[in-house]
Amino acid sequence: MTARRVLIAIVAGFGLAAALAAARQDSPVLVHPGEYVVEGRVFGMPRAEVFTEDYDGPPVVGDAVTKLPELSPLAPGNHTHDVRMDIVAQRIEIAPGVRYDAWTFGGSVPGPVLHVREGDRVRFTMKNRSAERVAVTPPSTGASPFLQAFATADLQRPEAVAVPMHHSIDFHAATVAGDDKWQMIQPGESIRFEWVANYPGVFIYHCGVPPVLQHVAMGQYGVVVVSPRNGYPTDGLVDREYVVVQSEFYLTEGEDGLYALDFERAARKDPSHVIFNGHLLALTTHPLTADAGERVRLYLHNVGPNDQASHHVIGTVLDRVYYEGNPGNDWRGLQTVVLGASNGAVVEFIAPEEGDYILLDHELADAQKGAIAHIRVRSRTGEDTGIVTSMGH
Ligand SMILES: [Cu+2]
Repeated sequence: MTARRVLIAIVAGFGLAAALAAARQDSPVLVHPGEYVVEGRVFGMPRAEVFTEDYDGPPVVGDAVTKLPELSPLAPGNHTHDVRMDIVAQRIEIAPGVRYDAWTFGGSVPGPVLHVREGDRVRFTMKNRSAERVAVTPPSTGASPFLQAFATADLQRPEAVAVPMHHSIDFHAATVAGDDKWQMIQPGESIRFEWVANYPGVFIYHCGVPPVLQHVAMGQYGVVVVSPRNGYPTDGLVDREYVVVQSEFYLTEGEDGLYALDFERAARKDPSHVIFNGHLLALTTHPLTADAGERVRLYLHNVGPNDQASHHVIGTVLDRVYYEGNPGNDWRGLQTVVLGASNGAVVEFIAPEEGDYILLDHELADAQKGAIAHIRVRSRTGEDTGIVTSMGH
């Protein structure tokens, strides 16, 4: 073979390899005219539709929406998810004796956890029902795993209230024009739009109506977990997974015993409570669980709205950290992962031995205000011999 022929053969070989590699990638499905693909990602969603509808059904609908700390299972391949998360006001408890009238997505703070795969499409509908009293407890439990979880146990014990207010939603996981999809809707109005999860990660969604600090501090946020198309390198090793969201509250007690947002306090970044999963007791009296030797994965997010978090698990090392939940940001052996307001991470550790492990914000003033979670690790036989002592919490 001449040198030229060898060169042609090599070039042809590369071409074939590239074509095979491309064929192995799932090719994105374009649904609407005007959509287009750049580097495997789908852009050019149709305009959002703002409308009125005669809807008084369940406020949260869809198989992919769960209640913290649970994550819905994913079917193989890419899918389109129909999701509804209505805006409702609820009087909720975030610590024993601390109740306030929250502005929520779906009825809890944080709102539902949405789980999709990179490349999935979300057909999203949201009605602003802030002027109605909408019960988030039965009989609407069949509409979503989220509402089902509400029916069994809920620390926030929501009571429907009416607080008419304009709102919006901004999904950090989406790549769309904010002035269109994140537009504000009035009480009684609905909005519908689509987005494709182009990037994997642990993302916040929140209301974006100014002053955004007020709307987020009132409770309008939640998380979307977008699992990578090809997974994380450690997927096959993980035994347990939980979603843990930290957020700040800025509340002061009124004369009637009900609490209310103290906006001045929020503007000064002086939280009254810094807590996981929406209640001081969410992950203390109800610890996460694992068996010794298991690999535990946490989908962590720090909502803020103002301050960073420095998450550490006492008695272990964060074996793997995928910063922001992207498998390309693959860190090893962190003692603490720092998350700014609206940063997320997928963190994993090996549960070392039987005992009580504490996840905390190592900015200790925040731990003092509630940012503590317990992970109860049983012996390797799955038994709990009860030898664990309190660490003062
Ligand atoms: Cu709002």
